[in-house]
Amino acid sequence: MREELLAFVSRRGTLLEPDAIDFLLGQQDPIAPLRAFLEKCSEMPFVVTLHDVVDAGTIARQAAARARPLPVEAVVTAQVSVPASFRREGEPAGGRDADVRILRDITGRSTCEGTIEDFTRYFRHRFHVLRNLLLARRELAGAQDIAKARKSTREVRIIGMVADVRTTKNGHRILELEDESETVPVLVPSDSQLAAESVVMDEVVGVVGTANDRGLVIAQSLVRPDIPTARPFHGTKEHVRAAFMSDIHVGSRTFLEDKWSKVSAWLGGDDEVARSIRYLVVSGDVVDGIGVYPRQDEELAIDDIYGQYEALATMMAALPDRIAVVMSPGNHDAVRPAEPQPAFPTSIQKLFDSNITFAGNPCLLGIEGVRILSYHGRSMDDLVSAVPGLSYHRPIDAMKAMLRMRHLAPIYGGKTPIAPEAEDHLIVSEVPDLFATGHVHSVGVDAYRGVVLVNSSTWQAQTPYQKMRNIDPMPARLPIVDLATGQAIIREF
Ligand code: D5M
Ligand code: FE
Ligand code: ZN
Repeated sequence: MREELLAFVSRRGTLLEPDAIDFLLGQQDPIAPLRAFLEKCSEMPFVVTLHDVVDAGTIARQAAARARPLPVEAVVTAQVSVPASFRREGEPAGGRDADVRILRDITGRSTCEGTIEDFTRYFRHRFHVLRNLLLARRELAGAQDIAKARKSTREVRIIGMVADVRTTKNGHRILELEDESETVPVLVPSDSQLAAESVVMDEVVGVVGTANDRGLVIAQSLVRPDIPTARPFHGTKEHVRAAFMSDIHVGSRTFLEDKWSKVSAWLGGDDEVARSIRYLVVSGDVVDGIGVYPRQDEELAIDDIYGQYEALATMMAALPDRIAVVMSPGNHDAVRPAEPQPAFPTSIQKLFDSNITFAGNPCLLGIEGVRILSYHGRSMDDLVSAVPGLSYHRPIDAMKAMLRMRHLAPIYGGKTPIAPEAEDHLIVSEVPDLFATGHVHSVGVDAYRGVVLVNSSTWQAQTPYQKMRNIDPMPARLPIVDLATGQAIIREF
């Protein structure tokens, strides 16, 4: 977290007094008081003092107490008609200036060449950041290095990256936990409450347990970094609405042109809810791409990559001018496949109108001050195969698992290619107000500990490949979120 904190201040062109650093690192969210302080400065101070952040912490807590709790019960699905309050509270979005900021993504900051050193550095960074998040958990206070803990005969608290998970012939599970000092086998007894808890490769977890004389740690509890409980939703003052899309797959024969015409006409029409939509976040797979899977050419209606983006640009240009669009790539798009993915190159961006902001995947956005983490969601392929109970039909569960692990793509070496950047951009380092994904061509809205979760459907019908793999999409659904309250609805087209 120290690195994160220092990176945060250096990005803003200021410095932190050493006492202020120590104070902030002791907070549950070290960045929040600092951000609160900087937001009320008319000019960037040369150095931020302990006094500044202590005061700001008090102000931030008071503001949080005033913020409205998220009305989880108000989250409705497509089967329910739009609640009257959602319709009534909407304000026409025209005439407002768009406020979209890209707070964090890899665009222009990639340094890795894929050497062994890059990988070592990448995993070390992942471990350090997640370990620091775990150290802030009360259950893990005073956690020891694994090398030291192994020699202990009392209760041990350790933090490590999962280097292996296996099941013994008696049904117990053994995790190999690794830190910079050593690796230790951790036994999760089959008759304990923990037995049902799944653990995936390469995630960073804490374990409280006892070490036995054979160097085995018997786990009593497993601790995840997770996000703080009961955060209030920090919304906008006015009822600004954002809609969410992904997986448009323009260029595919199965792109749903008629459904697109419907949503486009609705957005441009005079429905009150439509008119209240000011932002559109598009989380990847915006076109079908070329050569993404074997014999894809047989399924393409547009077989030129620029042709696909040109067609999309025309569709986007036909949306009403009041809608500011943020677009990021997915695994079908024309950027490198390894995550984190940068924004589209200029050759593609220039095909579009100027009301589109291009961001990387993942990206942390600030939309009118609401923090939106947008991630295409490729890692759900790996999570669904690794975690019993997760499925392509329930992407929200996979999203909650990501937040608990504080990582968007914990499993390395599966279907999700990961570039070993100097910093792990796939860590959920700041808790967002809203988390949006796509990829699985399903749809869902929910909330987890005050974070609004959105999985944003698709505008492509089932492909022959998906039919073969039993993937049954839920296309043409548009999640819409009120950025004042976090209330979410899904409209079906
Ligand atoms: O992914 C569309 C859907 O197909 C999504 O549910 C994931 C699934 N999919 C895609 N590729 C694979 C592979 N290789 N194995 C298993 N499932 C997969 P899209 O990214 O639009 O192709
Ligand atoms: Fe897709
Ligand atoms: Zn995808």
